[in-house]
Amino acid sequence: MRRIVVVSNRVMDLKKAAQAGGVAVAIADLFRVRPGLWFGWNGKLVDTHDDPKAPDVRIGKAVGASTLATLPLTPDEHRDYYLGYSNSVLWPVFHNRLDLARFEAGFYARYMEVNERFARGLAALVQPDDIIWIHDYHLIPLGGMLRRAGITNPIGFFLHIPVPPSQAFLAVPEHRELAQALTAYDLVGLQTQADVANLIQFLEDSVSGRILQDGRIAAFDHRLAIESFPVGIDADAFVCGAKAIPPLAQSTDGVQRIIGVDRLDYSKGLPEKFRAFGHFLEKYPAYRRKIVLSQIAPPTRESVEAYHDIRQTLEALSGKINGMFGELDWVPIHYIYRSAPRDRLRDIYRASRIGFFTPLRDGMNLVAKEYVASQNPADPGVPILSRFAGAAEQLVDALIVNPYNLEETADAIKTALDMEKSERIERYSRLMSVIRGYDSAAWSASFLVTLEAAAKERSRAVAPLTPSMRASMAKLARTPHAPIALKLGGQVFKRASNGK
Ligand code: ADQ
Repeated sequence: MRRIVVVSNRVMDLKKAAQAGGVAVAIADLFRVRPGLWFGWNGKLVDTHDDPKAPDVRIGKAVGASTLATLPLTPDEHRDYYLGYSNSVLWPVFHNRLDLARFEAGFYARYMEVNERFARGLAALVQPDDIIWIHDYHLIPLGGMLRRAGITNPIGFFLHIPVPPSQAFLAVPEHRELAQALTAYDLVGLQTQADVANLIQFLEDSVSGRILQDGRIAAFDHRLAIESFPVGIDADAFVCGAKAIPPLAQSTDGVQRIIGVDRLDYSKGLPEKFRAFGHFLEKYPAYRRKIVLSQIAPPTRESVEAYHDIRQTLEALSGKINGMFGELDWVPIHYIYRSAPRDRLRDIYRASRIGFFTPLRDGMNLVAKEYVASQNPADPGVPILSRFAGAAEQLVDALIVNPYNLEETADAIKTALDMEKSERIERYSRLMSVIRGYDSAAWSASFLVTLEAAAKERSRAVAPLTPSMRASMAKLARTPHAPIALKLGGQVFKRASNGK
């Protein structure tokens, strides 16, 4: 079996990754079934790189059959590449929050510099038979840079976050460069069909990409496959492990729990969630003292400006709702700013009658899948899920809500609480067949099979140059009045304006 080389912004010990959440969990799940090399930032900052041109890569000890290769960043790189371009430009724009984007001079140049450093470091480690899989928005240009370094291996890219509508993407000053970078891949994988449609539209608008008969997209003389591969979870780990937890510390009999688990991010719609819960308590007073909302929300990216106010907003909102509706022996919202161990989370999911997942925009939302998989099949809880989470495309048997619509979201809480056990069981079994049918192993296997097939197509379309083709190309470059383009072996070679 060919070795997989996975590249992501952040690399960590595989055991820690399984606990970390998000992209890291998906990658840790992949390495359990398919060992390989994991390449990326080790989370450390160093004052300077000894040699500014050298990649500064450290090869870690193999963990089982997998190896980690990591590099540190300087504080400037961390500020401009990670906090800057990645998380103050691409993250807000891709989550359709142009109002929060900070298009600052210098961010993009450093983003490219760090990607160049990754490319130099990785190119030296790639073996001829490797399959390269690059993850997420931090590393969009990396595939093209590897190609320019002479790497001909299959290279795929997976975007974990949503693709915005074309008009929002076009607002990024470097949208043409990003479009060109995306077209360097053999395969671009996205979370949903809606993302695929958005990306195709963007490539048409930005760089006149064309859809070919075989479904691929042609732009810049490249043919690119774009498909959706909704990230899955390791369902068995949740199904088998979950056990009932002791009753709520403050509970009296009959108090049910609504659980929310999200990073403290503006894309997760936490203020809207708290307001909808407050509205529910106001509209349906009979449920007061019978329900609590537990929200686990560890802070992230605290040095990015757009994240500064979220915590205060939530503290104020939960204080207001608790003050308005709470009693001496009943606090409606439990708000916890810490991360919880994953096995503990699993037990809390199982003990919660409602899973409340209402992001304003989310690539997938794995927590919703984890919640469902942790339920007791004989008495399952009900997920309430935002229509703007990628997971809503698959989990159609959740109660799907528009998180901007307070009324609808508050009513969904009532519907979930009143739902008959038979309906809960039916919905749960349909949801579980989707979650099990496309779990994390199926996700990575289907991406990798499609990537290999797409790369084969490329090598068929682009036959290696024969010596006589090379001679013709050299002649083209030397002849002042030669045609500006020449088609050789299915490839078009354009003469640059300087004659090269
Ligand atoms: P995230 O935005 O991090 O991931 P999500 O998909 O919900 O969002 O993944 C979160 C993961 O972290 C889950 O596995 C969850 O169990 C864990 N987690 C969340 N909060 C936690 C807490 N308080 N304590 C412990 N663990 C916690 C990004 C994209 C998503 C996409 C994933 C995977 O933003 O849209 O679904 O990548 O592709």
